Amino acid sequence: MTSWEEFYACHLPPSDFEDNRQLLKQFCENHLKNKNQNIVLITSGGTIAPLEHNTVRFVDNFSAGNRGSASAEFFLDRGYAVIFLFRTKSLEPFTRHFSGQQFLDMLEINDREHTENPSINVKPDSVDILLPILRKYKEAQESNRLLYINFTSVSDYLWLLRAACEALASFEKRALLFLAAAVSDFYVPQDDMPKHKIQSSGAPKISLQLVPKILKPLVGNWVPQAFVVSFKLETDDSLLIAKSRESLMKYNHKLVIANILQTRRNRVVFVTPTSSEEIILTKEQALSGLEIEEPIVCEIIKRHEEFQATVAQ
Ligand code: 9Z3
Repeated sequence: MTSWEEFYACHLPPSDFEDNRQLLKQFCENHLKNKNQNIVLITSGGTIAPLEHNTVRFVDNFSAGNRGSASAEFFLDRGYAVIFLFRTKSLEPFTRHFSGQQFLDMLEINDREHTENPSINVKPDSVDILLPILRKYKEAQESNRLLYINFTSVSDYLWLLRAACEALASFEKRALLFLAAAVSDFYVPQDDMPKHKIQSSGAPKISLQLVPKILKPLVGNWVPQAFVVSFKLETDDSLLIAKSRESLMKYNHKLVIANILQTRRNRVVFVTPTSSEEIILTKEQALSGLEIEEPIVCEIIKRHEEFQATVAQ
């Protein structure tokens, strides 16, 4: 058995796995009928590696979910069907524009006469902000082009990722994978994990193992015809391009988008085996409200289209 096969053999699927597998299957079957429909799987947010079965403590991976949720909106704008595989409570498309309090501040209660039927209105000066987002959200819902599936642990994520790939495989080159989730590299295997909360009577010895590299079977076996884009996160700029190339060599996918933690909102590098191209957001662009995900998605779609055209020959 390979290390990834062993991982699935030793880790049970999440309790709602079968329901999610059916949702993925249904969603893909619906869109597969339309021969011109492109589809993207976006992974977003960080996975956790629990330290206890009844989890009180866990090791988390950094990601707010901004990259994935903003990109989902831009892919929807461009006509893609979107599977949004995200960490529970991380940012989601559309609602990401309003943190809870901001949203409530856009509303007012209409009970001037203290009637029995008070209503709620959107404040007139908030309509311009809310309306375009609400329109796009409704459009995505009505056209059934957005499916939300959520995970918390790295094991849940790996089960759902494989199920999503199985559902997507028939799209062949029409499928795009946008793997922006920050996935744990280390974890405590289920068999080595204590059942209950680790007691603080002495310093615990925690031994982490390597999570199997899932890009290998994903690119090689699960969706061999799809256009796979992974993200590489580093904190040391001198490693960024070399690490991205190493990943391309190992897994043989199409593109790595490299970014540094501190500058991820205004600089990314598109790395292929033979090229590296930067996308940079200027201060002025950022101030005008442009998000870097818009040019990122635009460039990926261009490359996806080129890829579809070449393999079709
Ligand atoms: C990324 O590099 C994403 O761009 C960010 C986005 C997580 C930085 P936010 O969600 O941040 O907008 O706050 N994702 C990939 C991270 C990762 O763990 N990649 C693995 C690696 O670098 C390869 S799959 O080794």
